[in-house]
Amino acid sequence: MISKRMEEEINKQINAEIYSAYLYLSMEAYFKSVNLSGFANWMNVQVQEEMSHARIFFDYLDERGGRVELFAIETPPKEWKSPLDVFEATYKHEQKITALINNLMNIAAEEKDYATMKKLQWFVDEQVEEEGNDVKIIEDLKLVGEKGNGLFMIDRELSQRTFTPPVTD
Ligand code: OFO
Repeated sequence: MISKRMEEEINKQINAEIYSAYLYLSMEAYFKSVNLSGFANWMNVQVQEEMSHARIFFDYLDERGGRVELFAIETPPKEWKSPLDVFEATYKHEQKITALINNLMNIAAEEKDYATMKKLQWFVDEQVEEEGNDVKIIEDLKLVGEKGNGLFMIDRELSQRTFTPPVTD
């Protein structure tokens, strides 16, 4: 049986993951509005990833005898100045999520909840990948100066991204 404190914290994380999906869904809508379909596709995959993260916490909490509780989802921003502006916001957001995961790991350690620590390790690794993806796209966008051919090429590259459901055990 999971502790009450751990249950509360995982429920907050389910909300944070669904907010991430909501934020990226809004970014997908933005990219569609400026006709960057490859960027929109990348965000679409990101939305699916975030929902799968929420699902992993949801199933885990249930498996440990906890009670899932859902909270209201904050309204995400709607407009950005450019693709670079979007990815800088994405990177900043993922750094916040990394801090939340690290905080959960600290709490699990305090609670001597080794099973949760093991589950969280997957998210620690995932955050390294998430931040890395954002940094790479930011660097590419800075390199091409966000115009013409260069932007078209990045859009094409991002159109190739597909969703692979994560395996955590
Ligand atoms: Fe769930 O990793 Fe992004 O937010």
